[in-house]
Amino acid sequence: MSWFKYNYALVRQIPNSLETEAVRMNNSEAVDFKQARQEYQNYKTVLEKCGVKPVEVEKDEQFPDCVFVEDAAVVIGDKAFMTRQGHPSRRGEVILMPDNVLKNKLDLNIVDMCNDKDDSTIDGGDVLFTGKEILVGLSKRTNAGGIKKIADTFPDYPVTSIPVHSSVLHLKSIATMFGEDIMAVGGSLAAKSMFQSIKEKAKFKYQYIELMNDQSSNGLFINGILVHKTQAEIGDRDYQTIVSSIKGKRLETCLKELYKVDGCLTCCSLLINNEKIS
Ligand code: CIR
Repeated sequence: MSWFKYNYALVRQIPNSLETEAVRMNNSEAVDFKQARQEYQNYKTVLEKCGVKPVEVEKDEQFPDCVFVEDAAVVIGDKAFMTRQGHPSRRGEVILMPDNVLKNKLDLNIVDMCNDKDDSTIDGGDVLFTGKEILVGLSKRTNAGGIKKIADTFPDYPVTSIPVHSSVLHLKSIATMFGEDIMAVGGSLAAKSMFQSIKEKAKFKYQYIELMNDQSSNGLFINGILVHKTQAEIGDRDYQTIVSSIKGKRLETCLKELYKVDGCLTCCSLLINNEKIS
């Protein structure tokens, strides 16, 4: 059975506060807000073309990064693990989701670490589910306690920690699944050292697509279709590598404005497969 079948995607509107208050690593370029909203609209259209229905939650101006829903929960099968995020400004994004949408609308079983009285943290961007195992980035945002909670919540899968280089935000900033057993990885020095750990520590073998730019390695594999970034964003060489490596259907979309605040393709949706509500 394929683990990359989905029928819904939870997405969240972009708040105005993102423009000036979103957490950033290095990039200080201004976000063109109109363009960001247009790109985001196109992103949702691409999800629909993949056979996924976006369920949109209202923005919350208190949480400038709330559009990046991937960090707020980890969904595998019918279980949704609500994270306590690594960055304090982002905690509470899920709790304040109107209607408790994951439980009430999307009918998922909720496991919630948000109110745990310890210092465990995890961002969904560090959780790479390969279909066979879960690789979790040990990063500035995700600690060993958080990784243990992922292992406790999803006991059917091996869980392995991968150290995330300090210049990289999340594990999925440099590695995501581009197909069944196909993993794309970035080419920076930091990404290469993380890739080495993946090869050494993962319990299963994958076909690896090695790309030059880290941002080229972030894509979504949905219902047999790869969604990846555009040629203009990732450059000719990585674009050609993707085109020649992927035999199945591909769709392209651009989120370059959200990339300025460290957003990517995976982080703007939570993909869900729940046949009970199809
Ligand atoms: C943050 O620093 O938390 C946001 N500005 C970007 C989060 C991106 N999340 C992701 O890639 N999973």
